[in-house]
Amino acid sequence: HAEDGYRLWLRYDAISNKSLAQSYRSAISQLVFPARNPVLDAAKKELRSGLKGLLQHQPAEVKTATGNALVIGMPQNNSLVAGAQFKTVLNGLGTDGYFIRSVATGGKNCLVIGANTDKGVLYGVFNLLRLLQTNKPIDHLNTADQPSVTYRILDHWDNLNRTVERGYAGFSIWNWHKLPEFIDPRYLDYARANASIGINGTVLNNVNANALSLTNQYLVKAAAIANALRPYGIRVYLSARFSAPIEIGGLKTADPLDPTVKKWWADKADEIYRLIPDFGGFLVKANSEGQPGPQSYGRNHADGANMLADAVAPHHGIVMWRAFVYDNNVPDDRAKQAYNEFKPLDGQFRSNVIIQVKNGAIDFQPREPFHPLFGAMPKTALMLELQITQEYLGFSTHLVYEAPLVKECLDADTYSAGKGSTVVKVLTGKMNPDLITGIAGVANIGTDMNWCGHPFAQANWYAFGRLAWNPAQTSTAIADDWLRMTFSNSQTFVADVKKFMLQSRENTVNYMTPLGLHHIMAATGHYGPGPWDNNLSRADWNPIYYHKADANGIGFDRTTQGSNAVGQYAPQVRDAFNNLAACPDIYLLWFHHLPWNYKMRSGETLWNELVDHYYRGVDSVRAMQQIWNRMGTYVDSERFTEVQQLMNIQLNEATRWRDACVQYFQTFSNMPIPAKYPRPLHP
Ligand code: GCW
Repeated sequence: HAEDGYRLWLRYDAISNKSLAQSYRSAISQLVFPARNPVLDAAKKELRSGLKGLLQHQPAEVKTATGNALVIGMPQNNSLVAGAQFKTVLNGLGTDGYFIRSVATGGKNCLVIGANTDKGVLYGVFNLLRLLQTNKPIDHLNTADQPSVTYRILDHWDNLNRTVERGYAGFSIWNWHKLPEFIDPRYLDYARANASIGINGTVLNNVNANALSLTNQYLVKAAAIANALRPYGIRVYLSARFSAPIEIGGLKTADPLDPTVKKWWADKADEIYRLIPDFGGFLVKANSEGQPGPQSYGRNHADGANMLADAVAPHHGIVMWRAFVYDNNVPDDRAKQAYNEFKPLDGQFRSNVIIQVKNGAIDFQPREPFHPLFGAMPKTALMLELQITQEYLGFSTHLVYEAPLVKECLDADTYSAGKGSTVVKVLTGKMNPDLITGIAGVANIGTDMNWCGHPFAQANWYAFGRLAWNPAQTSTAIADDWLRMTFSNSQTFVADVKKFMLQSRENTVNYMTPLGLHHIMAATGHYGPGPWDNNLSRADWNPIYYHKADANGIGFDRTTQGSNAVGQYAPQVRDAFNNLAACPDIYLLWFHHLPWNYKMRSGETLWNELVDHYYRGVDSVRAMQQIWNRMGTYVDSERFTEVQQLMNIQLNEATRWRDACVQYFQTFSNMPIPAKYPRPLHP
């Protein structure tokens, strides 16, 4: 049963509801699906294997339907789709969109999947398969669907030696040694999984980049991967090391304004596009955490990004330039640096540059307020960077469904152009339609049999893709689909497990970093608790820098009286975070340093409420465990047991987090743990 985890959400096991399966079979008794290119071929292959598995049946393939049929195509290859009745819907679908419609013609019922391009067809096919997998009715369909952003990308922090930075699911799936000749079948399954959720790009290598990835030797290998992924609508991108002209080009400088440097990159781009004609472009981490960048030559981010953008522009490539920048030189608050460096450059970037901004200003914490750059650069394309891999969320042993975290950021109101200027509007180009749009997620994929290390970590890959495609979808709806596709359509199973999935992120916030605490993970590794850690070379790598606990209280004062990081938000947001009366409890200690006996909204002291969150966090892991223990009949024994074992680890870790934090902070608060709680398990 080793493949139980491997198949992800694309399982295609026979539908257990017999009459439903029968109704699907009769609705799809014939298939009209002319496929004469690799993308359409891939779509058709997927459809065939899906139908064969789910319905235990292959529809007869015909040129023109004579019975109930599934009709799939584009106007240019299918006369039904070319018909007048679909003109309007097709016009609104763009390149990646599709429609699915039930139509009655000449005594038979057809289900039509239509799109303007082969990629649209591919996405439409995956949507139909999802409807079948989740046992939805298909007899009165009228769907038109298209992605809300153009670039939907996975960032792999994969090194050329196959280690994965912040990877918790084995080694890199890219087998550089055996490439380009050996194409691991896993690449195809990777492509299928991504296409099924609308992901259309992948950055193969770590943003802490090795310049060697841009040598011809590696480009040939990247081209082989690009060839394997192309039929699934996925483009390959590479992380570019800014100093590559020196390291692999023999130049003396990497100054972005130096003509020889510009020429080197332009030539490099030409070389890449000769090998990979649809190469997506570069992702760049510059002048951050010791990486080289334009500032090393007295230039700014725009100088650096624009130089690379000019190199790929003739080939229609883009540059994703990261805003995750910070260094030793920030005296008071690292959270402010990205805004300070980028905001003044608004409007100075080329149109094929997109600034990649993490959801929050610190670093992928269990909870952060939205990044102040969203809304602050109205003339610059900004893309959201999320971290699917659980660097600060318990790696691949903690069950944390991330969709609610993502939604919290997407739905946040930046007020940059008045009320309703949400992050999602910024990202989807609603605030400025001239800008390119995208969402990226740092992948949690590795060579583990089940890809992500934890069976439920697959849900985060899945939810990322679904939200990048359509950020308006709810965490609930996505969890529902994922559970049905990955495990079971049983009502009891779906309802119970969905409930704890939706709660799981809050659980982890509670037992790790409640009430706005952040970055108190052990300084090396970021797995367990380490609020006491204070021995890393840089102040801002040490947890004590962030919680600032002392006898007087706890929390980071980012108010106008403190570091004034609140000043980077629009006035309405600034005031809400700045004023204690308005600041939501969830961000309290992110923005305020408060005395231990501060009276919370609940009437409790801050200390008591903090302790309460830690205990609640652990209790809810136990509750989750109890529900899962009842699910054995719905899940194969391998995944059932695996999740049980991982939940045991999570419970132990949550308990360790609770006891470590409560006891450490108690050394400052000098207040008792309320008697209602049991004594710590690890005194
Ligand atoms: O989350 C932090 C990680 C680093 C990472 C960095 C970044 C790739 O701890 O491992 O480096 O952020 O996003 O650049």
